[in-house]
Amino acid sequence: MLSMNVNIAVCVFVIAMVSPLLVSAQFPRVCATFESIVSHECCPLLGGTGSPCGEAEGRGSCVDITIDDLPHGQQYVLVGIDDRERWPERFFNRSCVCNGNFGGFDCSGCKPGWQGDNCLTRRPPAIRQNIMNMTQEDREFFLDVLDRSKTAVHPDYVVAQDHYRNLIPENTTEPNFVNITIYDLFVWVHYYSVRDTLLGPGQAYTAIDFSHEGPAFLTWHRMHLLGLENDLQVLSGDPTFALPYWDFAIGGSECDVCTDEIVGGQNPEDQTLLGPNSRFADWEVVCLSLDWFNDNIKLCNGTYEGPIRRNPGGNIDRPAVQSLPEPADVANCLQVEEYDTFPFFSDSDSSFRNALEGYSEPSGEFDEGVRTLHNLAHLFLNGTGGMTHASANDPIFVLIHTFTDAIFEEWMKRSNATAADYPEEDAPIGHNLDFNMVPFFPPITNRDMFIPSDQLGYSYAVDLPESLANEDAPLFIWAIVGVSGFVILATLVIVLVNTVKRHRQRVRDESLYQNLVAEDSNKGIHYTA
Ligand SMILES: [Cu+2]
Repeated sequence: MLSMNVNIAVCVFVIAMVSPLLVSAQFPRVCATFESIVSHECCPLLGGTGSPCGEAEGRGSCVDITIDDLPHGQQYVLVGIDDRERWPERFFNRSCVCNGNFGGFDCSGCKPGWQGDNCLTRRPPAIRQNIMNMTQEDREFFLDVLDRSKTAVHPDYVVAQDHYRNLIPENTTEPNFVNITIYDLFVWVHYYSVRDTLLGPGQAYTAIDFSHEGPAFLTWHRMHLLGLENDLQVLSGDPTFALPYWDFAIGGSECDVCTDEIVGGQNPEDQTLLGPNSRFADWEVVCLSLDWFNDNIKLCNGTYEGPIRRNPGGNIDRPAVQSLPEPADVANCLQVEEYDTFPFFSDSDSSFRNALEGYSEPSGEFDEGVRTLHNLAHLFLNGTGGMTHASANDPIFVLIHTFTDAIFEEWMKRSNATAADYPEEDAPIGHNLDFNMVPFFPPITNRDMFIPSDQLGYSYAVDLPESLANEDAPLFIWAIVGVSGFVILATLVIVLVNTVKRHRQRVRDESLYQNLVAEDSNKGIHYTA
């Protein structure tokens, strides 16, 4: 099977070698031109009329892109096949690098957290809050802006609507790029980072993921959120606009944010759909048909593919994902000392990243099959939000990842983390410290995101639990009295809860518990989100 894959892969590679136009990604609209693609250079004129990258104005310069040459892990065995290798070299090898606090693909803007004509003034940080604690006015403002982003065309970026081999149709000089809305770009970028290597019908190479199952999981999603937050700041005209978070570590089987007032309740007619009064009931998903893309060697082009599906806690075939993570899980993962451990993958033991991503116990102990914290929050949703390649379609994705990022931020603070804590080499492809994260452009590395969030212009209003070990130990005798009392009380509560649950379960419609998604990595769909 593998040798067949490789043979087909070689064919693809040969075709790739003879095609001068190797583009299949998201890039600034001004660089999605025949000339830019052929020259492999994306150094736009500042504001459309100035010098390239604002060089004459001292804002930036057009330079060769640095590529990480350190070895990566053994999970991805192909070489020169996937256009995301050595990102973004297949597409562009020169781009703008901005001076000081200037930022943006043409250096016309400021880096996150800075403002003013010369980007010398600190911008007040965007403060990310618990969505349950926001005033109704603030929450409505957030939800309205998010809803508008689903239909507003992205002002600066476009995506390729086909595989690179068909990107520039014969006898034309018009690259096959297409406009995409702000929110759909957010979905597309996530899909593109996890999609399989396209080798031919039925031959996709699935052991590749540039944003999950490795140390870049936290840095990549941090950048992903920052991009959306920045786009929504522009869209709303509010430079302090902040994405809120959902504290998903509340235990139990109720999704407290799943109401029509927040991210959508359940539709009484079909429990796998959102409530008809939710503003998200009309949203349609993109990038869903991964198997079809693989078989037809196509990329997601933003076509709408039906409604968001969600049935929180409803996967009866998998009781382990019917309840949310517990508050103690957050406290426990924050005690894991090392950021990541060899092999820097989903089987890493004693790894903070793997514990928070949710492939090990919150304590860091690796246990195959266990799904906790971030992974559990996704799988609990039992629908679109539980399928890695499509999960970002469900707006609750944003709230799950801001909370995950808040825990990451807390861990960095408590550990005084520096780049020395992040693996420089031997991580899965895309996950080394200095790898340019796929498919962000202009290039940005994992190192760039492994810094305190206030340097990136945002912070969290959050109070995460201290580690249990740090709390004052009560007197021994009180401990015994306390524990005994707790056991008696807990037993009574469990008996009561079980009685209520049994009663509720009997009266609920069976269809509420249908299984929407199942985890099957052989299909290239990992449901880890
Ligand atoms: Cu993800």
